[in-house]
Amino acid sequence: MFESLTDRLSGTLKSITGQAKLTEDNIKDTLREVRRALLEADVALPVVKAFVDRVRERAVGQEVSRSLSPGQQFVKIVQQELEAIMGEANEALSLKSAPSVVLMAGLQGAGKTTSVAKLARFLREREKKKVLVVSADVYRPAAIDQLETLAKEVEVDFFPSTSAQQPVDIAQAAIKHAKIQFHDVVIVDTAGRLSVDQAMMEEIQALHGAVSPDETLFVVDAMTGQDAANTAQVFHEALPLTGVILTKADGDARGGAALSVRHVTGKPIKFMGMGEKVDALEPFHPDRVASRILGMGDMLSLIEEAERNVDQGKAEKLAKKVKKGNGFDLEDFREQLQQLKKMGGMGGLMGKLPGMGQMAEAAQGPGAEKELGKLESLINSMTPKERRKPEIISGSRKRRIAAGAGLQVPDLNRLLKQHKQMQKMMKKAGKKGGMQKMMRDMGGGMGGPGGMGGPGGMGGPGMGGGRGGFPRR
Ligand SMILES: Nc1nc2c(ncn2[C@@H]2O[C@H](COP(=O)(O)OP(=O)(O)O)[C@@H](O)[C@H]2O)c(=O)[nH]1
Ligand SMILES: [Mg+2]
Repeated sequence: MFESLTDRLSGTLKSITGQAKLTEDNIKDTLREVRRALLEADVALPVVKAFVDRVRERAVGQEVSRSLSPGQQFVKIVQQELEAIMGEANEALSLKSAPSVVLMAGLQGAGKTTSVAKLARFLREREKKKVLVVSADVYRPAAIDQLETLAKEVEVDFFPSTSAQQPVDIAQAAIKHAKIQFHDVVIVDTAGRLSVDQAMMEEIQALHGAVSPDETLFVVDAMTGQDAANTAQVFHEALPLTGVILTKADGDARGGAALSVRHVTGKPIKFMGMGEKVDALEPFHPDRVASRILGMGDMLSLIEEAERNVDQGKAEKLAKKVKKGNGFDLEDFREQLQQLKKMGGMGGLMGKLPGMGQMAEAAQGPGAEKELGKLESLINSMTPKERRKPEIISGSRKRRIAAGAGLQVPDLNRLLKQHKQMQKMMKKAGKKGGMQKMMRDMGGGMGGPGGMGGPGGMGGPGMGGGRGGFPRR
């Protein structure tokens, strides 16, 4: 998600980061870039305008803070405004009645039925609620069956309905049933059209009037970009929405909808759908998303995570070794792999690093964990001397080592190549300012799923000794 916006904005911000002072002029250029980046990310035009105006207003005439460079100051303003445009903090559902009613609204295919199941699961598991789901989508019998199947999967109660009934009757019967059965929450799924039409709007308005929901959630497909803003506008005018579920955020590389929808409706995005599975639902955190859009990564939680999981002593020892210019040998590499494993896979970690989105995705594939294990078993079947000086490994030793690990010689060759690349990066990282440069190199050159050398490097000096190398925060 948000890859191209991240790239565009980080390019833009880099150019201003080097400036000594923010002037009308260099702000103008940078703002034009920001504007273009947002438009390319498919953010709706009025939203782009409002955003750029806000940033300009705040940047020009800003008192120069002693602790920040003008570039940093600009970045901070952009980040704050990104957050503001998506809402300041995560807003939870407000479920106060007994039972609370949640009404889903949105176009057909937006992900309403899937989101009903995800939300039901979330409420049951995380908030220990007794949930009832019901479908008022009477136009497609298959839609009712779909919800029934999903309800079974997420282990919540399903209230049956048929396409011969009226949506209002269905919802009212479900709520009555929920009262008797002491359900905490009733989630009402509704029908949608492929595009907005009057009859559909009237139907959901009637439904809303009849059940007075605690939450009226607008479900919108992030991949529809500009259209998301238009649809949001129509639903916002027709219904008193209380929040938004942004679905298919996993497939949206631009991130435009996230910025537009909040601005258009004035209502918070409460959840984000991150996949087709019923567990792929995340509470939406504007600050985190803003950080990622900027490509700054979620530095704070990264550092916290590192401190929790990484053996500080070892990391610092390695950092020193690297600084002294002693090579980064395979023994060190193996240690890095083990640290990475401790951190619970690299996907979670890498997504938090600036400019690493793509790599994180590659490393998150089902093969990633296995790949780590392979590398480790190869190193394990070497002699200590070979680990320190891999260049002494001969052809026949290669075959022995590979066989010992239950692998092939090309696997070993790949390991050696990755190690060599990593060694090179480590050398750069040891020098002053090398960490930033290393990140850049890694972002560019090692996107493939085999690029395991990259993340291993992050577990080392970047975490323990070289924290000062991180660009911001
Ligand atoms: N990748 C992805 N697919 C989703 C997500 N939410 C829903 N879908 C898919 O979108 C399609 C339409 O979803 P559905 O819930 O039936 O939409 P509805 O017509 O609004 O009820 C289905 O194929 C879902 O699997 C999501 O967050 N990510
Ligand atoms: Mg549906």
